[in-house]
Amino acid sequence: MSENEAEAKAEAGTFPAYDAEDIEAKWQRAWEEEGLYRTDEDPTKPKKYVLEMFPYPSGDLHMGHARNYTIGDAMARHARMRGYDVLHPMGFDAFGLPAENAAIKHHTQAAEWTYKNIDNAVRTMRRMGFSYDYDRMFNTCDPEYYRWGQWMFIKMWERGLAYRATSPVNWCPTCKTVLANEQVVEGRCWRCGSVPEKRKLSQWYLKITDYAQELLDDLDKLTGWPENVRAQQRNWIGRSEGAEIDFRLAAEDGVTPTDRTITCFTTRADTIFGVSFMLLPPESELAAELIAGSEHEAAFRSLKVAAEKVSSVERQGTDREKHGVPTGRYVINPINGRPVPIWVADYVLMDYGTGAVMGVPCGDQRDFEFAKKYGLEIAPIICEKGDALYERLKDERELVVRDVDWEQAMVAEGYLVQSGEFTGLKGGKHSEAVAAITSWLEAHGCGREKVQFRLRDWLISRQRYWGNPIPMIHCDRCGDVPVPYEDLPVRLPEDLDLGAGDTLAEYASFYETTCPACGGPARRITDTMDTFTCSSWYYLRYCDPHNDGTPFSRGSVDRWMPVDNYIGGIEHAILHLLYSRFWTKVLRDMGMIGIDEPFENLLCQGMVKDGHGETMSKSKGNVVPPSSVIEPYGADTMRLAILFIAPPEKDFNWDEEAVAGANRFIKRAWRVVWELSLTGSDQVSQGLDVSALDVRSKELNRTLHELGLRCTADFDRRQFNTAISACMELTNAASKYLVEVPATERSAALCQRVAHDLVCMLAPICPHWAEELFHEALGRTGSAYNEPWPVFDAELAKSDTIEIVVQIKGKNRARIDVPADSTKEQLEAAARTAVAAQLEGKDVRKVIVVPGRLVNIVAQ
Ligand code: ANZ
Ligand code: ZN
Repeated sequence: MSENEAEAKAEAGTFPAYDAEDIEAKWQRAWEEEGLYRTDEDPTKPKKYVLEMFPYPSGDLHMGHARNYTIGDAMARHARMRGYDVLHPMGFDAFGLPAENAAIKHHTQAAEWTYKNIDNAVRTMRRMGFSYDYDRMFNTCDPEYYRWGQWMFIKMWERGLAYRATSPVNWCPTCKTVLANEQVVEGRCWRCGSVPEKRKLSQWYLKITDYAQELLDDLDKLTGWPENVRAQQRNWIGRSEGAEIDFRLAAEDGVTPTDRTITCFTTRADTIFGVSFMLLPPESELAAELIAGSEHEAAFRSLKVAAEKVSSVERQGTDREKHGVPTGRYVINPINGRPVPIWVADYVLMDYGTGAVMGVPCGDQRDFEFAKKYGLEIAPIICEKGDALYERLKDERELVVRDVDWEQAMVAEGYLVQSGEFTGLKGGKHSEAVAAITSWLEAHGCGREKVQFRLRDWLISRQRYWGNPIPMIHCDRCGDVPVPYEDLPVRLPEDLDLGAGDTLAEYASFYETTCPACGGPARRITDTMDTFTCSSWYYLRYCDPHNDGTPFSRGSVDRWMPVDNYIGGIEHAILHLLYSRFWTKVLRDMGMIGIDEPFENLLCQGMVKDGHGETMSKSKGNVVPPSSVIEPYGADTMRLAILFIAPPEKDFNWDEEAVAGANRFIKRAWRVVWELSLTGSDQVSQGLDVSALDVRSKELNRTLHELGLRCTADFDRRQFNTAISACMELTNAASKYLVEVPATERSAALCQRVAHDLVCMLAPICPHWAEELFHEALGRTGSAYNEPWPVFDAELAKSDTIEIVVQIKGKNRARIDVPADSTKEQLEAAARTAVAAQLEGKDVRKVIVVPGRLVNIVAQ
């Protein structure tokens, strides 16, 4: 039967035409009424926790969300059909600035705006047919949820993991709040792109640095994560092995040692004989003290002002011009007693290492440039073997050459010269010279090995209203006192008339309170927590979302955690994923969970770009909203197109034609399934007896098993695009069978089986389409969602014919199909027949048969 005939049949009413709108509405209603996607909690089955990163509810969902959730939904549905007990929840990361800004602009409530957007997004999720357990849905701005975030904060405070400190922080002038280090991306606010200012404020921190080593080590366990994400985290944690070295501060005469020391951190203790200056950052209080009253004071002040305007990343950049001011004071190099001038330099950071650097122009490019600019000594204490200077200085222990005319610092591997008893040792990071000099310093009480991390404590206080209030009270007599557990949650007032820039600090009704310790008047902390605190443990709450006695029960997290498949954007490579890993470890140490890592496998989906490869954005006006596809074609077409255009990790350009193509395929597969189902549906369908099939049926059966195995393996590898290709090939093969084999000669049982398997294999991708066919065409009850994944047989997938080459005197002359079990004699006979014409009148001298591959006929 031709396609047109099938179309005609559909129109004639033999079977219905594909009507996405109708089918999708019907099944969405039915699924919802039935609660089909409610988690089973069946402990006899293995579990699978599939989770997509929950969205921030600003406006409606976009294509990136649609892609993220379609991937997760296909995985969850497939796992379910493969016999797993599946947890597949969804919720909203609902605190944050946009809600607050909208509230200010429209004189409404942030909560109202947020819940309205959530309603919209949920409608779209249902419209896409996502199999979430909607009963477990929650929003981080629900008091029932954020209560437990406050509870955990207090637990951390009790363990010394939450603390308050005054230090210079990044203040975003646009968002009017401070930012965590992780939120300053390439020197700019991660949210709005403004350049943050440095301000000295009293802020709340979580002690993530206590976990730095473990966060680093456990990355090795995360073999189910993309390597680039692990590498980014490794870099961010930034472990350095080096030494701390104490330099005595000299009295004003520049030579007499005092009792005070300046300690620096270095990874290159081997270069200590080449220290030309000691550097302090512009923020250094010690520097301010040393310079006070000196001729350099004014220059120091302007350096400090200028440095505040530049981000730390920029300050450290190698291509940036360095600025410095001398303090006029000296320290004494502990290894040789030489006085070393103290300078202030803008490329030194206050919050790395000890905030002081021993400047070695010969070994460090930045120090080299600084020395050049200010005419400071560049003493060669490490040289490359064979170099002229090396030859001259290789046995020199004293400092005889104090300056070189180099163009840049020595970066190649080298050997120490002019370095006292250490002369001749091999230098460099982790070198023998580093070890020897560090031991010397240790023995003389002026240095020690030190492991340094780049990771800083997580600054979590935000001067914004729409967030989880920090559950602390400040009392002038008792200090900072936590809100008693029984008073949680500290409710965020939802009826404020917010003015631009208003924070909870403007609302006495919020902050006026009494001290839980002494009963005296006290003031609530009016900062709220970084919203990343809310997303650091939401995946645990899904295990037990309605618990109102604890954040979650131990049993529920033991059952479901870790998340088996976590799916989300690469933009969270550091922020959210690092914070969640930290939070998990803290809760583990509190005995609340038994795992070290929250996410076993991580899939970072690629971006959806516009047709020209540009990122979709409102300002560019190139956004394709999901509704523009769902309305004309339906959710199943949309889901199919998203998964078919590219493998999940790859970026793709949105392609109208691919959507239309996906829709054509869905319709075609619809007709083929119907035709197959109608074949012999009047006969009682018996079991499929493969041995009784004729050649054509046998071939279709073989194709079914071959493609079924391929499709299954592709699903397991998350390569949905090739899984779909396998379904397309199967559809083609079935269609060809229907065209070529008259209805009376078809195997009804085979037709039923192919129809059933095709429906099952596409069910995770096109669930409405599959459900309708499952019921109407296959005549089944229940749901395709609960149907076990079909079993395919590698034996049956084997072809019983193979192709061999026929050669005459070694030259290829023909390719023929022969039964796979042919004997040598049969092969020779088949080959002779195939090239009979070319053998006419020739004398066959010899025939070489290589079974399974070729027959070579030597003829003259
Ligand atoms: C002397 C030296 C000689 C250095 C040399 C390097 C090469 P990593 O590997 O990233 O940990 N440093 C230390 N504290 C600093 C701060 N607060 N601001 C700016 N720079 C600082 O880098 C360690 C190196 O960075 C340290 O080793 C120090 O310079 C510098 F041939 O000390 B080094
Ligand atoms: Zn008090």
